[in-house]
Amino acid sequence: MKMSNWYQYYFLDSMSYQMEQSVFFYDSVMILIFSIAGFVFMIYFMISLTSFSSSMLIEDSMLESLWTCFPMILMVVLVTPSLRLLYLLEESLVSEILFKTVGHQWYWSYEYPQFFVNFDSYMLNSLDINEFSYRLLDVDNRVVLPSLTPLSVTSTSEDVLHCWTMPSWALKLDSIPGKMNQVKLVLSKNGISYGQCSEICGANHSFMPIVVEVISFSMFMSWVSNF
Ligand SMILES: [Cu+2]
Repeated sequence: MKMSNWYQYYFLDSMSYQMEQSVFFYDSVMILIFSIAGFVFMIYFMISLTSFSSSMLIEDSMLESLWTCFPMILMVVLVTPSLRLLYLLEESLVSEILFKTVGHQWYWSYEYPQFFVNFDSYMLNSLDINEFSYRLLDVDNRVVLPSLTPLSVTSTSEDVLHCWTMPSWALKLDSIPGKMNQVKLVLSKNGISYGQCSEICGANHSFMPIVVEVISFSMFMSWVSNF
């Protein structure tokens, strides 16, 4: 089950390959940033101990070449995995399951156009929740999606701006009236993901949560054919 908990200071466990790659990129960038920061603080420390023997130095072409080229190399080291990730996030895949989310004030409706399935999804009233559901986070009709299958998720809105957000997939898809936003992704694990609307959309913005059950492709096909 993928949702945020108290005292959690790192990302959620990833449920999509895109998020796995994003977290990996974040980790490698942080290693680089902390190394640079460590180096800079080491120089500060060394300056505080120096006897200022080279305070009359006004020119050193070797040093200048070094401090020009070294950051350039670092930028290339940063930009290569960054561009790779950018293209990976936009990767177009064949044989996709199409899935459409539509934001309303204040609920979501979902469509599977290939299977002619569509339904609305409202937050559960606090009188309807049981000991297995989360207050203000569970819905009456959960989304069901297959894992290890290329998905094409589109989002739009019927009224105002909304945002279909799933933190464990590293996905924020803006729902804009009159416009379709699309993202391609592959979910890597089975489980339940919780998300919320992330674009302030009116009085009940906090009360239109998203719950997705990710199951195997064969289970998904039997669910969708028996809907
Ligand atoms: Cu909202």
